[in-house]
Amino acid sequence: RKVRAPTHIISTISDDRGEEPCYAGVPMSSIVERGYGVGDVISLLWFKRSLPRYCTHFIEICIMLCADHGPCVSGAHNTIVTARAGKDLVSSLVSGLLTIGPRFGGAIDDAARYFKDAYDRGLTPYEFVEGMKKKGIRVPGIGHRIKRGDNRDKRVELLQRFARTHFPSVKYMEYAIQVETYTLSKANNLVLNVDGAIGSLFLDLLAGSGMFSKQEIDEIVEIGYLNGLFVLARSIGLIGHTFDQKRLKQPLYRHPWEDVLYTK
Ligand code: Q5B
Repeated sequence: RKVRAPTHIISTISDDRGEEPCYAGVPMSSIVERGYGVGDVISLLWFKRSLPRYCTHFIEICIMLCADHGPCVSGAHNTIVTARAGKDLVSSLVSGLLTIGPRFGGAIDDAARYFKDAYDRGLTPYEFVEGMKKKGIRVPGIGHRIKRGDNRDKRVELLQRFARTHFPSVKYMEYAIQVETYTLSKANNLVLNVDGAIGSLFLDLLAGSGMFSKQEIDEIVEIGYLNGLFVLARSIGLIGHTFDQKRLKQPLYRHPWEDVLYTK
């Protein structure tokens, strides 16, 4: 009888021991031969299953739309300052990534959690938004520094248009739009932002694709997979900003005194 020594690590997503690496049991040659894209690879390594093409295409659109949003956002700014301080690629990248969080880019999971809870409990947008206000919590996925009711985020529109055409159901998206209609009636800056659009639409992908059980959806939302989409996507742009600064041979950044209010 063979006695197996206890292992220190359990891994279920990939295996590199055979002739070729496998992602969730799918060998690399199949990934290449079947013409899989990055959305398929994310499906295998994050969700441990092959998803239908419209789902992997949606994931790829999220990655493309969130890859960059100019040099002025928190992440790019940090990366630019770090690159200009002479630091290497990884340092410049992580210094930008570390700004991703509840205010910037990292509101997708909370948007999914709160929209799901509110929709599933049958709360009206008024009850949901005012309930959040009473608790002193900003609605994740709502609000933007530069987007307004009369200057909407094109990325949100593109994601919603894709989902309307390809998703079997968009009930969470429609709910998020109703929430936005209510928040916009309160203030012009309270638009559904890209985090809120991805959070609500991913709920529709999970619930409508028939590929996930209810327990699996609850676990995905609870663990919080979806900020990973923004982190992955924005890494593309942050790496680009690092190369840009190096190419331009930009000197050490120092913020101008005139732009600081020195006060006692
Ligand atoms: N108010 C995003 O705030 C921002 C409210 C709200 C209720 C809300 C804010 C917020 C939730 C987190 C979120 C993702 C911090 C944003 C992104 C990626 C990006 C970034 C880019 C890219 C902006 C003015 C008044 C105040 C507030 C009230 C604001 N938000 N009330 N629920 N959600 N959102 N983050 O402009 O009465 O005057 O006190 O935290 O979803 O990160 O491009 O930049 O791709 O890189 O600083 O798109 O909305 O507004 O703080 O001056 O608030 O609105 O309570 O009310 P702002 P504030 P009052 S997408």
